Amino acid sequence: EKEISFEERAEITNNKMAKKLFQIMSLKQSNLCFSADVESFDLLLKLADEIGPNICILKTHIDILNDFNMDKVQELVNLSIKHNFLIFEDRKFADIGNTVKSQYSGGVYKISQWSNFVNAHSIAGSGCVQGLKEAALQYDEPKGCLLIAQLSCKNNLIDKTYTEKTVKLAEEHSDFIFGFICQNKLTDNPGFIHITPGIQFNENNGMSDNLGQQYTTPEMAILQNKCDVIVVGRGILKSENPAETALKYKNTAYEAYLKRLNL
Ligand code: UP6
Repeated sequence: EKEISFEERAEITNNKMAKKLFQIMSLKQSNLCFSADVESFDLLLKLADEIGPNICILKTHIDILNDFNMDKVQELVNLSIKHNFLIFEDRKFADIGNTVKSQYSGGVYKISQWSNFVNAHSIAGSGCVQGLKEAALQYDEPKGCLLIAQLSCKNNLIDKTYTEKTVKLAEEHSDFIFGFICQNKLTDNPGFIHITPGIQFNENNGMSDNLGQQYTTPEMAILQNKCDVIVVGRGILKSENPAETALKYKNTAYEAYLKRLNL
């Protein structure tokens, strides 16, 4: 089947969040998402400024920061505008609609105010998606959500049927759901983006960590498993020069994508 470029997919999709992301990917020639898993917000901001030019997405776990405050969030938003990347809060919502709606918009973090998109487990079904969507509708700018269709970690409980049902759920809510956290391509629908964590260059220690994370290489994820975006955390963070390493991941992932397009 014919491969379609990110640029063409930006044109095809009706989902505003997907459109924006595909446009950034094509403009910046980047299908790299940096997973900024650090405990210091100041360090996160420093990394966001250094790595920002080379990424399409910066992924946060806002609840692991030990110096969180809304002023620093505003600084991150400013950096996302300066460097033209999207902020993805990896919250992995998984409760009933009414609860996730509050978790998304309220509490300490007020995730809906500053994140461009979030993700959710599909386990709770359409009510969960509906709850998040209702909170997102308060905003003029596009918001979106990815469904977790697969996990990278060893011995996780997701099976083939769960993944298929997740794709179906996404199709039923494609005004809000614009893609998947997954390990391989799940649908030919060009509007859905496939975002893949568990990525490192293979020179890293034994392709796993001690807590069940499993790694594949950028080339494997993009060429063989036909994913669109790679998510890299420790592969960048634990390297000697994170900014330089990020550029290497960016170039490798984008070249793999071009190869898939036969360019
Ligand atoms: N993540 C995974 N696997 C999944 C879903 N999410 O690793 O299936 C997230 C983790 C972490 C990042 O929560 O933030 O992606 C991967 O980090 P790493 O590159 O340092 O392993």
